[in-house]
Amino acid sequence: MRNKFAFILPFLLLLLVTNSLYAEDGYRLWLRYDQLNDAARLKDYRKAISGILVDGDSPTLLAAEKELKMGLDGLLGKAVPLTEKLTRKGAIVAGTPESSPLIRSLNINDKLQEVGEEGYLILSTTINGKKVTAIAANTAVGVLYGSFHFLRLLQTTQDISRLSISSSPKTEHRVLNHWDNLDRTVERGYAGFSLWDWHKLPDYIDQRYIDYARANASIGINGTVLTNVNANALVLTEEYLIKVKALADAFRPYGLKVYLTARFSAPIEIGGLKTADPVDPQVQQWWKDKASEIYSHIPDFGGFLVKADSEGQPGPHNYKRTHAEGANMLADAVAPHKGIVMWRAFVYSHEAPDDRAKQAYNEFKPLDGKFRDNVLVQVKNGAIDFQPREPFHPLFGAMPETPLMMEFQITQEYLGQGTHLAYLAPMWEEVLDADTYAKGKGSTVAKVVDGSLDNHSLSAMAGVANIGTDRNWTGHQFGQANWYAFGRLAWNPYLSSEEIAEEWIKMTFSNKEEVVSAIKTMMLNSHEAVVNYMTPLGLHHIMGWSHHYGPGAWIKDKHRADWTSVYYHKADENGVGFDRTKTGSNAVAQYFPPVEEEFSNPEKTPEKYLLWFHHLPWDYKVESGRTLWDELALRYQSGVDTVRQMQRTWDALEGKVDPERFRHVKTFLEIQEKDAEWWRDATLLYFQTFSKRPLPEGVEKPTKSLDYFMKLDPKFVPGI
Ligand code: BDP
Repeated sequence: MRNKFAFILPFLLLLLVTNSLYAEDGYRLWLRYDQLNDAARLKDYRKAISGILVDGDSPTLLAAEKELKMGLDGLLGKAVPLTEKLTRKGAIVAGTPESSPLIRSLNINDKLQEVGEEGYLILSTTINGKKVTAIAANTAVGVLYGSFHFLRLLQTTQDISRLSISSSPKTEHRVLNHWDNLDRTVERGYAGFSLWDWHKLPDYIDQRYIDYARANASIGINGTVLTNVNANALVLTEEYLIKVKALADAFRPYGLKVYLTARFSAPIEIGGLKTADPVDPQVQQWWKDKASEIYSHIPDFGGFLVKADSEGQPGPHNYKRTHAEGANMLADAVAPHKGIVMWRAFVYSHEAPDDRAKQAYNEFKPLDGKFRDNVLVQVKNGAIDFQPREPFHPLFGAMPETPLMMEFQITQEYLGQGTHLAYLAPMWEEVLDADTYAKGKGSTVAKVVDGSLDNHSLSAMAGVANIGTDRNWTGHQFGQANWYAFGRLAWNPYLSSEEIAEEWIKMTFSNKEEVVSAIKTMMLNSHEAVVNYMTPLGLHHIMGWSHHYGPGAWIKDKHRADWTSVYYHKADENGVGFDRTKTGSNAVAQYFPPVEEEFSNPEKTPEKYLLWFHHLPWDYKVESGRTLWDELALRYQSGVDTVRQMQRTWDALEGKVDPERFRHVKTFLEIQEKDAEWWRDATLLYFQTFSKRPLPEGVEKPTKSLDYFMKLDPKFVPGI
């Protein structure tokens, strides 16, 4: 007997060790549900919650029940029973008026009407003389969203004794864009490979698909485009549609619809037609048939996302047709099935333009009012391309007859990719809060996007996903915060980046005040830090060629001028910056007054956009009273300094966050510091060849030569 035990013991120990080793790898995201360590709250919650009563048996209501059970059991550290009858006070009663007589008995139809299809109410109330918490909605998915909200209240240790919450999404379609290829590589993806295991689909449904859908539902994301905007028509063939259907079936209980990217030339590539001309009746019919085929597999298919006439993707211009003609053809094909088309405005033509920043506006503004009702034009937050910072895209506000949706990039293509801590919500908030003045003061980008400015009922927000097969989903632990923040902002673009950060930290790391405030400071300063060590004062697109990792201000002489850095910074002995005023490309004219005036005058332009709009002498005096050159150099230094500050803050958290994630983040911050120094040294040495001025005091001397940096050529950078 003793011998036998001695034999088993090492295995038991190993199991214990491996379990604890993998316990905190980040897989559980913000849905960790560990027992709360706030003793007072825990006591209150245990007293207040006696059971879970979800009336109804639709797959979505069952998902809500399962989540409540898992969440409450974990958070409360005890089994919370599922009940079918209201026998005791303290039940969590969830359902719709249709599914649940108890919810019906509350007589809350008026209130429910206000929250619409996907909204919900969470109410501390009384049913049959018993105190309960009701999670009520018009639809099952509303109940699911409400359940996640309720769990969030506990995860963030809120008072739940007098709840009267009413919440509904401000945008209708809240969609992730996966730039995933069918071979499972991910364009601009830094977290491993694509989640979609096409080879094993439709048979094998990975638990990851379910957990992915749960995570999205927890933040209100209700759509996912599975495939890259640089599209492959194959996904529209029967062979793949069956696989797409399997994913759609797995996601459906969580309210997550699937969409696909439509390659414009698909009728030729997989349909055997000679043309993809959108006015050709055969082409139109082909798309109609294709849509019917898709909907026969996936009755709630969301629709198409299209990148056309951009970066080599085919489009209506190949046939001398407009974007509207292209989009409308697809819109007509999906309209009978209630599908939508998200047509991207990220376009630029083959000829090198005088200013790429102007192209989308020039091409799309004249088409305002020419799109079908089920078309949204999807506009990136800025006019160039997901730079660390851009002024808002001038198309926002400029197309009142067309629903414009926002496209943010959650994946950090230009913001340190998989290794830098950059919390992006402050940047998104800056854009959403920006005032377009389209209809006078207060015409913010958020109001354009949620449809309220121009009374559009169709509204949407898209985020280019940062998710992959990495165990922690996003590569960097803090990348999860950007996925989370995107969902929360898509639900409500008026939330502050600070409150979102706070929620996420509490759910992901700890509820302890000292931990929350330390991590929050790191997060809220992180985006500005990245801007400072990469592209301060409005500089943009000066990163490494093609892979975009690391500095590359010297990039020139490529086959497209507007893919080079020198095109964007225009540094010479006289100064630096892109003149987009009347004396230059006059891109400022695309903005409404008074924004136009503000951006036209360097004295009035917010300093963060200075070199975006102006070419200024090296000794131009900036707000601090310093010369432009000195300010630039000090900004680069301050970016590095902030990273070091983040490292100190994080180091002080040792023992307060679990060792596994602590180590992960610590190591990544070391990479970030090294990269920030690389950016600072390489970029300043390069600009110094024009400015011919010394580095001001306070800026560390580079330890390598410009030549050294220019020869660096990292190979096999992920995500290309
Ligand atoms: C750029 C990316 C490129 C994408 C393109 C797009 O570098 O990989 O295909 O945007 O948005 O940022 O279409």
